[in-house]
Amino acid sequence: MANFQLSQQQIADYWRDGYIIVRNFLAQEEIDKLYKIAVGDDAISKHAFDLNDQSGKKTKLTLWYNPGNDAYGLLTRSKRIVDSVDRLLDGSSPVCHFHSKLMQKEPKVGGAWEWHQDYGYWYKNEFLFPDEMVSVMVAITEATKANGCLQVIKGTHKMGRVEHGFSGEQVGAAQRYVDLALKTMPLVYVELAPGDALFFHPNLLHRSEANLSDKARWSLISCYNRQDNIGYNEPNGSHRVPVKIVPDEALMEWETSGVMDSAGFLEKDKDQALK
Ligand SMILES: O=C(O)CCC(=O)C(=O)O
Repeated sequence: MANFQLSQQQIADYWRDGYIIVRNFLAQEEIDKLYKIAVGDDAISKHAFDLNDQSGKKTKLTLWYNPGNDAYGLLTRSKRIVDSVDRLLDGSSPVCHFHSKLMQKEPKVGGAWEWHQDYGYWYKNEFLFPDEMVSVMVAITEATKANGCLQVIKGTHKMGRVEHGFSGEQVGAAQRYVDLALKTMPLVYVELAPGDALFFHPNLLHRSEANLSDKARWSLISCYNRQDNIGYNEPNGSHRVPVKIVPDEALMEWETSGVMDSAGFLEKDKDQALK
């Protein structure tokens, strides 16, 4: 989408519902390029790891901190994303890229994500200001009910942080509060076409079911933070480094490498923090 800018209405919707969906945020040719890299890039597959859900089903992801000059780095540094994030977040210090995850939910095996708020994780990293953080999910392949698309409970960002405990290798929100939220606010299945984007607040309760279909669900989730929001217990410094913004055209027009080791991949066995 050339010269994309979020409207005042979209910003108001984000603060009312805890999320917004922007259809066709990326063009088909951009998605084609990203998909080809997702399935062919050595570094992405080398650094992928499995995470068990409660039932032991595995979901695969690759997580890195520093966006570089590879296609994924250029996307996460693109003006359309960083400007949108800047318009959504509370505060005014520069926008930093905390991390990105390429979610690889494979057919028949891709595991579930338990109900949680991202701030359930990030609170443990001792970030103080959830309103200064946001996640942006870009669908690389179609996300449907059948292949385990994201589900959100609309408006739950207004509940503040709910207590979280461990659930498999994930962190899960207290069931009592999930049940109450489901009784009170609408459950929404976020079905996305390739290229659609979802911006969501760190206190929005969300989950996804296992992928029992024969179609993979791949998506990129990039998380951003304002520079003055210090993760006192977050070992990686990426969340305080202002994003070096690039034009939207860079993704298609600049010469790109594969994702480099300098991206700072999370290695599951070495690092404690998942998100
Ligand atoms: O992609 C999914 O299915 C869920 C991911 C998620 O909940 C998260 O990264 O916070």
